[in-house]
Amino acid sequence: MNEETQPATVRVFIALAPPDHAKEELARELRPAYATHPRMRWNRIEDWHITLAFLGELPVETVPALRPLLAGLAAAHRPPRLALRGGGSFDDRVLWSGIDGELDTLHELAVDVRSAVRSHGVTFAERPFRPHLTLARARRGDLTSAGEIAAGLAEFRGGGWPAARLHLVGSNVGRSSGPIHYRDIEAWPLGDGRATGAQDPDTA
Ligand code: 2AM
Repeated sequence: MNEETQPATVRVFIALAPPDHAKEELARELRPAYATHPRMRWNRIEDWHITLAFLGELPVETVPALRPLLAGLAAAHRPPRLALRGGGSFDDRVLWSGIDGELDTLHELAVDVRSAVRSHGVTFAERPFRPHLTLARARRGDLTSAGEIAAGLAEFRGGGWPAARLHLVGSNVGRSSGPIHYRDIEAWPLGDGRATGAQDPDTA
């Protein structure tokens, strides 16, 4: 990033991510839809995630204080066992895959993450937690594609996996005219207390 345009804020969210084998299974299932719906704005497979809390734009200096908080939270929560299952759409525009498995554990994790961040003094607008993995967004005026593709996913049942890590993710939305990209700021293993992940020079 150009030094002169470096922002004083960073757009962040907290998420889980399926392992590669689970993503590959779903990507194979989607292959026909990629071909028949090239005008959908497809998310990159490497960016697929399950958002637990969307914090929005935060001052860059807020991020370091979130690290120990999230590391502790991750260590204190057992990894929920999850699977990708079926599909749906929000408002005929947002195409998603559903999440199956230990949903009570997942909800508890989302609630705890949100309340820990809030009690740390970070305010953010909360949407009700509806576990899903966003796959694509339809372009304006396209009211049929998302529903059609979701219907094609109805029978999809992915294999189960433990959600290994809690991810603090940064997004480049609004920073450039190109596609949206996400990058891990840091990720912490769920349940075993060992922290991993790259230090990001923008936010460290
Ligand atoms: P999603 O969970 O449906 O994919 C980064 O923008 C991530 O945070 C996206 O995954 C996005 O939607 C999720 N998100 C949740 N609430 C949001 C909001 N108010 N604005 C933008 N993204 C939000």
